[in-house]
Amino acid sequence: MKSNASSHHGPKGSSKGRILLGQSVVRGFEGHAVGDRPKLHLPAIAVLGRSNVGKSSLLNALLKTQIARVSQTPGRTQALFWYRVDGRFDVVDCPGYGYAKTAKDKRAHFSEQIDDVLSGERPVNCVLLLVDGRLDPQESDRSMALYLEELGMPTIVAATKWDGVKPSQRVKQLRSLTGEYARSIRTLQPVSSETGENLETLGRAVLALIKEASTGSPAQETVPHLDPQEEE
Ligand SMILES: Nc1nc2c(ncn2[C@@H]2O[C@H](COP(=O)(O)OP(=O)(O)OP(=O)(O)O)[C@@H](O)[C@H]2O)c(=O)[nH]1
Ligand SMILES: [Mg+2]
Repeated sequence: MKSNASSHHGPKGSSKGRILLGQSVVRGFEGHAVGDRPKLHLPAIAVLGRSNVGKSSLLNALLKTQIARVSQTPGRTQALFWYRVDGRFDVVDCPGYGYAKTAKDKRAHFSEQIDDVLSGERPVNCVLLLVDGRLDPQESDRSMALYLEELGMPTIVAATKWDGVKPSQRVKQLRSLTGEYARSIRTLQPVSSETGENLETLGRAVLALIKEASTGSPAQETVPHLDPQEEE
């Protein structure tokens, strides 16, 4: 495990430059072994999805930095990367699942790590599950959604790479994805990290989810100022 406290701020002065989840983000912690956690335990959301679905890209887009490593080759993220936003909550970029070329023992290790972060000691409070918006629902995504539902894990879904879906196909595709995941999730948001489409809406949904999942009630305010709109 490693600690690397580089801090990233969105450019000041314009709401456009502001990160969508708060004011600033710090790459705090890399979890390589099962059970690794940051020393200071804060509310946390895990970002999950198949390899190459765009988890790290979406995190960078929401945090308006290049903090998370992105690659055209699937299997890029090889540890649990904990990003701390405003010292108030953690966003965890996880290795992707479902990439056949990742060595078997590595896949098993990643899956153990993900399992632990969802259901081990000190699990995350909620999940942002990413599915590829251009594709029909995939078997591995269905299994993950089902597993999250069984755990009772508060989850929202983002359908990624929405820039790659033709306008004429969007309504149909959205209906198909929403229908597939509606049972186990609260909301499904189509997004594009390339064009920025719907990222602000997703950012707000993520903040609301963290607040609700960490206080047990949307009305309570024990995690203060999670809405960046409230701050300047
Ligand atoms: N067209 C398009 N491509 C995207 C978008 N988001 C990510 N990509 C591309 O998808 C590829 C994978 O992106 P990553 O963010 O590394 O995906 P990941 O889910 O973190 O992958 P692993 O860490 O390997 O699990 C890269 O080539 C990105 O440029 C998007 O919104 N639109
Ligand atoms: Mg990644």
